[in-house]
Order: sequence, then C-alpha cells, then structure tokens
Amino acid sequence: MSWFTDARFGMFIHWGIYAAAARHEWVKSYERMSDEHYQRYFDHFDPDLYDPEAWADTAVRAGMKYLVVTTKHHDGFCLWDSALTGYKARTDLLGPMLDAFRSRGLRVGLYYSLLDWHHPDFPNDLYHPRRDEDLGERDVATYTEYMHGQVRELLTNYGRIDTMWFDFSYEGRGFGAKGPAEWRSAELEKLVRSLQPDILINNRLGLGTGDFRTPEQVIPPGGLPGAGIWEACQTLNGSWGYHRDNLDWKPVDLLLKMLVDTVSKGGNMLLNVGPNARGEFEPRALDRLAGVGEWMRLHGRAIHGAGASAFTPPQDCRYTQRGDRLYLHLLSWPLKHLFLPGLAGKVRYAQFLHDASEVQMVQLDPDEPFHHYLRGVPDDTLTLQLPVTRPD
Ligand code: FUL
Repeated sequence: MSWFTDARFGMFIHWGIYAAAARHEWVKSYERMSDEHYQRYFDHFDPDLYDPEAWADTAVRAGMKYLVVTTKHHDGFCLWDSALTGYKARTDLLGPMLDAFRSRGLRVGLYYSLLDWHHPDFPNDLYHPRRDEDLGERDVATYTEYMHGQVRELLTNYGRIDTMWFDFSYEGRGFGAKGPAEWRSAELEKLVRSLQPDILINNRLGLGTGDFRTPEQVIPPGGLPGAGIWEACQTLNGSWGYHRDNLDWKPVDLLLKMLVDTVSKGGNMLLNVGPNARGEFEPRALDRLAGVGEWMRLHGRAIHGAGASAFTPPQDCRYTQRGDRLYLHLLSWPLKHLFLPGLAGKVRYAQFLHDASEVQMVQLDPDEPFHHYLRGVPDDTLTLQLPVTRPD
C-alpha cells in the first residue's frame, strides 16, 4: 500500500446522468422522483465534449496521483458497457478514462454504489426515492447477484484496478437499512481480492475498517491513530455531482490548508470534481485545480511521499515529514520570529520551498540584554527569522 500513502492526493470524479439535472447526485431521492421522471436525464445525457485526456492532464497539473471514478452511483446508471443492464452510457465512458489516467502514471480506483434506485429488485429503504410507496414484490437476493456480477465485470474487463471504493452499508439506520448480510459483503470482498489481488478496498462494505477508512467531508482532528491508512474525501463546492447553482465553492487557499492538514495527520485527500453533462470540468473547478496545481508545482515535495511527523508544531502550523526532511506549513504568517519547540540543535539548514532561499535560524540568547523578551522560551526552541511580508 506504499503507493497509496506516497500519493497523498487524488481526484474523485462523480459523473452520471444526474449531471444533467445539475442539482446534486442525490436529486432522484431528494426530490422523490419516479423512474419515468428521471428518465429525462438518461435521454438527454449526451457528453459530446468528453475528453478524458484533458481530465487526466488537469489531474496531473493539480499534483494528483490517482483517480477514483463513480462507475455507478445510487441512481444505478452505469458509466461502463455492462452486459448486465441497458441502463448505461451509450458508449463506454470508463475505459478511455482509465487509459488516459494510467498513461500519465496515475493509479486508478473504482467507486461502485451498493445502492441502486433503478434496479427492479432493489428494495424500498429509507433513502429510496419511492420510500413511501408500495413497490411490490422485490427480491434483494436477485439484486445482490446482479451487483456482484457487475463488480466481477469491472474487475475483469478493465485491467489493473488499484482501489475499490464501495458505497455504502447502513445497517441499523432504520427502515429497510442494509449492510453486509444483504450485500453478502464477505463474499464480495473475496471476489474482489481473487480478481485483483493487490487492490485496496475501502471500509464501506460494513466489514470493519477495510484496507483504508474514508472520512467524508471532515478531517479527523487527531488523525486516525492506530486505524491504518485513511483517505478524507472532500468536495469543491458541497455537492459531489455537478451542481450548477451551488455557490459554496472553497477557495484555493482553503483547499491547500485542507490538503496540508490531512497529510500532516497521516491521511490522503481525495478531492472531487463533478463534470457536467457535456463532459467538461466547469471553469469554477478548473480555476481551483489550477491554483492548487501552482502551489503543488513548488511544494509537492512536502506532500508526495510525506506524512505525519513526530514533532509537535506550534500553533497554526503543521508539519509534514519525508525521511529526514521536515516541512513546516504556516497557516497564518507570524511576526518575524517563529519559535519551534523541540527543534533546537536538530536542524542543519532551513529554506523556503518555493524559491530555495535560506531561512536563517538564530540562537537567541536570553542572557543578552537585547533578547530579554525571550526569557521563558524553552531551551530546546529553535527560532526562525522570517521576513515581515510573506514572500509567497
Ligand atoms: C456518500 C454518497 O451518498 C455521496 O453521494 C457521495 O458519493 C459520497 C462520496 O459518499 O456516501
């Protein structure tokens, strides 16, 4: 799993016919739509501008090292050419995407929803668009068989797959809730591993922590010590699927702070893009990814292959560490001096990463009259001399 913890930063893609509704990937459930109503998005989904090479270039420029793409979301629509359903894209959209990302050296992962609001045997439950209605006889075993068959297809026909991102189990959450019993999760896990022995499987099958945990839209404040590897998935604007009118866009500096914070706690960040129904990343997403990429071009060394440090950073700072390189991230800019407890005598040289200019380290002597204000600073404190104005 070292490729995963070295990568640290990946691109999540939520793409399906909900992009045509353009108001969240849960629109069918949120608005309690009938199949007949939702059919309009199937009929009008025509991604004529789809250019997976351009998507992959965008990911590379943003400093991302892997992809996770929704092969099927809760609405049941399939992005690949499944032999098990007609509810799929008119041409295979998945294969060219995986090829484009792989050809640039990125790893690839598949999101697959265990829910399916289209399948005639997917039973009513608390999330189903028709949850208040009598949907007649439904046989979950038939659905589960279909679902296992689809996973088999995905992991047989598309070459090497690096992660499997199931979504999700919700046993115990009320009406019609489902988990490992309905999904036959243990068997499904075995199937996945038999088809792709090196794959990493996430934790949403209801079988405990999985190979990695998936905090959603949250960075666990203390990391996840003892729980193995993890990946926090995050949106650019609050919705996973393309959402035209959502204005809740995170600025570039916040996205970078989220990335740094995540890596400083030993996690990965999987940042989502919701392409539109013509098959493009919209300008608001591209702007942000470009901004993140500009920073990553200069500071990627502090992210890729880096992780948590045993040193404790001062307030409003984060450390990431790679081997004997310690990267100090200042989330706010201090006034001239930065005091780093525990680092005195441990640092040979300090420099800014963006331009490799030296950052001078000073051994301030509290016995010097001029330094009297330093009394009380612990002896093991290393002091950095910073310019008054943040250079970058
Ligand atoms: C959730 C899903 O319900 C959301 O739509 C999204 O896919 C997110 C990553 O996982 O559980």
